[in-house]
Amino acid sequence: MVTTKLLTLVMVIKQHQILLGMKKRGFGAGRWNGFGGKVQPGETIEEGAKRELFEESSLTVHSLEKIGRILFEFVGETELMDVHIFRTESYQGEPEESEEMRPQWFDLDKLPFNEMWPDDSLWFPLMIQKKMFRGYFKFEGHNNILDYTLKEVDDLATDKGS
Ligand code: UAN
Repeated sequence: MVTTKLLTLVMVIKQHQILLGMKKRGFGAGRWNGFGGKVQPGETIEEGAKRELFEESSLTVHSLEKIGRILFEFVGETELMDVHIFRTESYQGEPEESEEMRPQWFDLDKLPFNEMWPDDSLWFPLMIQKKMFRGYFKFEGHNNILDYTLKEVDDLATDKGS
C-alpha cells in the first residue's frame, strides 16, 4: 500500500541571501536544506511549517507565502513525500543552531548546490523568482533523479492533487 507523508519546507530570504540549514542528523543529513518537517495531527500545514522553522532555526514568522508543492517518490519505498514549500522575507529573531540544523546565510548567486538535494538546482530558480510551481521527482537512492516533472502554476490553492 502506498502512503503519503505530509511535509513542509520553509525558505527564508533577506535581500540577496537565503538561509539554509546543514542537516546534522536524520533524513538528508550532510546536506544544506530549507527548514521543515512532518505536519503533526491537529495542525494546519502552515502551522506545521512555522513550528518546524522555529524548532530548527529559532526564527518566528507571522506569514508565509505558499510557493510550491513537490511530490517525491523513492524507488522501492511505499511512502511518498508531499512537500509544501513556503517562502518568507519577513521574520523575527536571529537564526540559532539547533540539534537538527546549523543555519547559514548564502548569497542567492552562490548556492551550494553540490551539497544540496539534487532537485534543488531545478526548482530553486523558480522559488527565488517568486514563481509558484508544482513538481514530481522520482529518486533512486538519494542522489539520482530518474524522472521528474516541474511546472509553474498560477495558483497552488486550486491546483488539486498531483
Ligand atoms: O530540497 C529538498 N529536496 C529537501 N529538503 C528537505 N528534504 C527532506 C528534501 N528533500 C528533497 N528531495 C528529496
